[in-house]
Amino acid sequence: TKSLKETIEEVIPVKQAHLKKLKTEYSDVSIGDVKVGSVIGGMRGLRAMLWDSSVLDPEEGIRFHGLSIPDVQRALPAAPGGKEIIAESMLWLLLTGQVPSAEQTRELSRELAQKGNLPTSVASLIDSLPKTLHPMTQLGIGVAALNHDSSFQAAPCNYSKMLGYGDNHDLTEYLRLYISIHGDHEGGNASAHTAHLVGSTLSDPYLSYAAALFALAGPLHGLANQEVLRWQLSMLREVGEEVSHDTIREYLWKTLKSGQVVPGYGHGVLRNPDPRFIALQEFCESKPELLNSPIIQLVKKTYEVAPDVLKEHGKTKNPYPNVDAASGCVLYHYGLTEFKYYTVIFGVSRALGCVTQLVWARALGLPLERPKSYSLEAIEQLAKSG
Ligand code: FAM
Repeated sequence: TKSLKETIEEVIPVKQAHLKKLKTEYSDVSIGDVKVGSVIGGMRGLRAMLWDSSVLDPEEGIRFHGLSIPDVQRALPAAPGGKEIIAESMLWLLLTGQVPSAEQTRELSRELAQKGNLPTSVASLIDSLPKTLHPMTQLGIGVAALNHDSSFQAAPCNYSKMLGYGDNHDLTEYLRLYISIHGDHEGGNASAHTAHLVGSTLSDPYLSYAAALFALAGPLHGLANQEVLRWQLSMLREVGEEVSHDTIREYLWKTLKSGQVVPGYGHGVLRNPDPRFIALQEFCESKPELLNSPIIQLVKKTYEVAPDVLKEHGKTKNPYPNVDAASGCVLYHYGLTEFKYYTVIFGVSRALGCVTQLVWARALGLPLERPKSYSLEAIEQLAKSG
């Protein structure tokens, strides 16, 4: 069976030829205009990036090389004894556009596990950091320090053991699904875009991925999964265990009226419930123990009222949940209650998309990313001259 490396080596020339064709035949063709609103509004929806591994449709969510989340849940090999997709099979798909066989996936797991030794210098560096330093800052420092060595890839199946939950089959399966579906979400989200931009200077992959982690550490992006738990727990403290739709509705309005956003809802591109949220909800529905968990019921009940409240509030373009609305509650239920750690799991997963992007940017010889900036005055002049 072909290795991952051999499979990528076969795909690269095909993609290189496709890029060359685009370049020669269409370089001067416009595919959309740049409005002043895009320039000063965070480039929302600006058609300005190449990203081949996944495309995010506002209505139906993410597709990995054309495969939806239910598609990959059916097609990608699971771990021995498990049924959820695993990071290695998702990495194979992202990198090659092909579904690996079970044997190819096992071989990749073995290869990554062999390389999974963390240099002692990095372990002691992290141990020397203050315990109160946010886990995302610690993760970014640790990953950047790996720039010194080239052998670090903790295989996710060991990951649940490292977290102390290796004997919990359901949580291990949940982490497999969690890590697989958080890996890649198109090229324009802040962490993927950061990895691309930093990597485009030919900065070391560890440094590019560390930069992506620091983007992910923002509450509008990956840190939202921790903020969802903080928000839910403060609601439970305030309203007590007996939570009704009315008490949730009141708490949502209290949040909005205090000028805060409702964490886990809204999205820069999505205009429907996030299929990643749906997949995590379905995981909960498949386990009776999870269905009775108060924190998981709270996520479900919040989903039953929040969209209407956000529609009435009338600001967000997307009143529906994103992945963060559901991702933390199962971890909390199983006892991983340190929710400041949750974005680290998101960051471990996003390595799949960042690694894929860095490999393909080099394989396709993509140039340094350097958009042109203009002063307010110059933008106004451009707008007036039409
Ligand atoms: N609660 C309250 N207000 C919200 C909101 C929410 N969940 N989502 C958006 N809005 C507001 C937004 O703040 C903006 O208000 P201003 O005009 O006062 O700035 C207005 O609605 C229009 O925003 P938008 O165009 O609908 O969304 P953006 O593309 O500007 O922002 C998000 C997208 C994700 C940053 C925004 O929806 C948000 O802050 N959500 C809560 C935080 C969150 O869950 N982030 C995680 C996103 C997830 F996909 C991830 O990256 N892991």
